[in-house]
Amino acid sequence: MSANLPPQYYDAEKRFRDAKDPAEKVAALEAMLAIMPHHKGTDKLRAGLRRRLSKLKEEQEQRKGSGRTALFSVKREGAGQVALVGCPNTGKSQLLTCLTNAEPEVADYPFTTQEPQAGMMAFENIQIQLVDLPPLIAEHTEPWVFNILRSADCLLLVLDLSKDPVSELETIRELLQGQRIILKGDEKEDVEPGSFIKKCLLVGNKSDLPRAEENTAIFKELYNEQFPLTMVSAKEGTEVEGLRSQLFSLLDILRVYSKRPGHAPELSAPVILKQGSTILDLAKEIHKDFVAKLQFARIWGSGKFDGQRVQRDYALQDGDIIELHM
Ligand SMILES: Nc1nc2c(ncn2[C@@H]2O[C@H](COP(=O)(O)OP(=O)(O)O)[C@@H](O)[C@H]2O)c(=O)[nH]1
Ligand SMILES: [Mg+2]
Repeated sequence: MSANLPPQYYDAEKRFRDAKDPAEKVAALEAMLAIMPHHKGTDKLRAGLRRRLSKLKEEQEQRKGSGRTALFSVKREGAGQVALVGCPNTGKSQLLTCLTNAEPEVADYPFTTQEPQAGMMAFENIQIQLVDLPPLIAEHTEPWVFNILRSADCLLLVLDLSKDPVSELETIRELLQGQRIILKGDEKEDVEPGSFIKKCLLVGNKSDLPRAEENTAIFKELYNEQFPLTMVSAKEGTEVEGLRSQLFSLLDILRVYSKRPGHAPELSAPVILKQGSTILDLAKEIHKDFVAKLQFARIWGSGKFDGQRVQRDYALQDGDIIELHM
């Protein structure tokens, strides 16, 4: 498909080629992106330009010296890390307040959140880390935000049901794609090598506002299968509690409890493992020496007879209690 670019684009491109310093290059790239029409034929080009732009900006930031550069990262804690993402004012910070112990600033003007803020969300007997972030805005989002999105275990995309959730999703998708972050379920045939495919839970917030129902219906008509949407009101706390178990499922983890022969299991301290983990993975997780010494295990749960012997390659399920025998 042809890109069909207007002549002003080529002027900006020439400015880019002739630019003498990075600031000029950034300005020219921004102009090229602004001029470029939005259609399928320009998708690849746009993504390429975005990448060059963010690389240039990153280099500029680094040159400025560490004193002035904000390069935030968030130490991982708990059973998994979920990053909140969305356009300005969709209620990300409000949602963090509902689900965690954190107290971010919530306000009706955009850009209230400028630094990452982490909070721990309780789900049954475990804690999941949620990270609130500044909104994604075309060409104004700092690189560290994308770094956090890339390294998180999954994303929680918050859309504003009182506005235009369809175009919010499209905006976010495009901005993420420009940074090689692809929502799972959105992988096309030609995903760029090195892309980060991210599991994502879509939440439509502000269900208490008048246009929410109508906008949800429109959204569902377009995206029901590809991107199922959960409607909540963070302000009124409606349907928010259900997000805890949805996020737990999305993380694809399981909780197992180890016990010593003749002792009761520690039910308040599960070992967290990836779905599909085996008895051997559990042994590795508890102590590296256990792998060599492990002879067999006994299992409670999994629909097995209590105390049944299982082999090292036995696939664990959430809630299993395991006795390792050396
Ligand atoms: N009516 C309504 N307003 C909300 C809801 N959640 C957040 N808000 C309001 O939307 C504005 C932006 O919220 P905030 O959490 O700061 O958004 P953020 O920019 O995405 O972090 C604030 O004025 C909130 O009070 C909701 O569920 N219903
Ligand atoms: Mg915020």
